[in-house]
Amino acid sequence: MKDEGLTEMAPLDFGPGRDRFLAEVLAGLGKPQKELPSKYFYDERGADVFERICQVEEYYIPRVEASIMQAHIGEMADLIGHNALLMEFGSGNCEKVRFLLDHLSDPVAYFPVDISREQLLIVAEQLASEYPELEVCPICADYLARFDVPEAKRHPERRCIYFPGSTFGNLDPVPAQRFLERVASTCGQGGALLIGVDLKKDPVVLHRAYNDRDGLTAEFNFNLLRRINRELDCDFDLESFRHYAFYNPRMSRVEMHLISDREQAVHLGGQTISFAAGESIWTESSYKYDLKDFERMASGAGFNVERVWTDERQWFSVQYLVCR
Ligand code: AVJ
Repeated sequence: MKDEGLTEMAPLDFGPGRDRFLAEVLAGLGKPQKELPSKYFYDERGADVFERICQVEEYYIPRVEASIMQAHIGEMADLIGHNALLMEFGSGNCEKVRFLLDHLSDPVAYFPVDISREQLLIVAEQLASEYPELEVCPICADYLARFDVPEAKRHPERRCIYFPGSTFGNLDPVPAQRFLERVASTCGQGGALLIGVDLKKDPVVLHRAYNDRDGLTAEFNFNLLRRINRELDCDFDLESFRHYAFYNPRMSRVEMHLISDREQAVHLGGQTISFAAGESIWTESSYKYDLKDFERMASGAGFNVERVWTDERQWFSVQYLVCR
């Protein structure tokens, strides 16, 4: 019997299917420096491990960002204004947006965009039942690719895109620039981007954040191979890879790799992929910014950086950008 208390929500689905996943994995493993797209970390289990990473002591990002949000939420809500349409990229468990929603003045709609289909559905239904006045429309998509944005039922004063957590840091400089340009065209003139940008800091702090003692970051990294094994019928031997993460100061990024312990081969989509002993698969980059560098990039994409909030150590920033 249908539970009348729940809205039956069908997400708009532009998410990559199995064919796309296989093609991207094969393309990445075919390069001289093998690589895998970090967006595929977030299957059900990966999303879960990431949530646990967010609780470890060394991974400072969630705590510092939350403290900045708490200190300045009033000002943020004023800038976003009445009747805004709020769209979030990489909404995950939708935990952060609740705090923002609770302070906004009569937002017309909330569109969470995430690649993790399972989590998106569960969380969006839950949110819709908690905020009955709010139009909640989940969109399953890779927000780096093009996807259609539906119209809200009520006319919004402004479109505001929320992109917290420094997820932006996963993008290499050229895609990052292109991404900001596309966000500018999505939110339109006068539209806004509220974005979390992680800042350059002591490399030792960064190193610890991606090499936590409990090994959760390593588990997160390995989960990508586990997912490829399960969803693409591959045969990675997880035991023979090592988690390796370090800060690359010349490129201002933390790099995560998986290093093959020995010479070996895996089989995927009818192909054999070989690894030399010590060869790496590059699984993620997390770029760390200077305020100046980020501003230059944002400005080149058509945004004015209206406000920048940071913590006292300047470890992290939340920035409010308005589209010219
Ligand atoms: C969710 C992309 C912001 O890069 O810091 C955490 C993911 N990787 N630990 C980051 C991640 C390793 C995280 N982001």
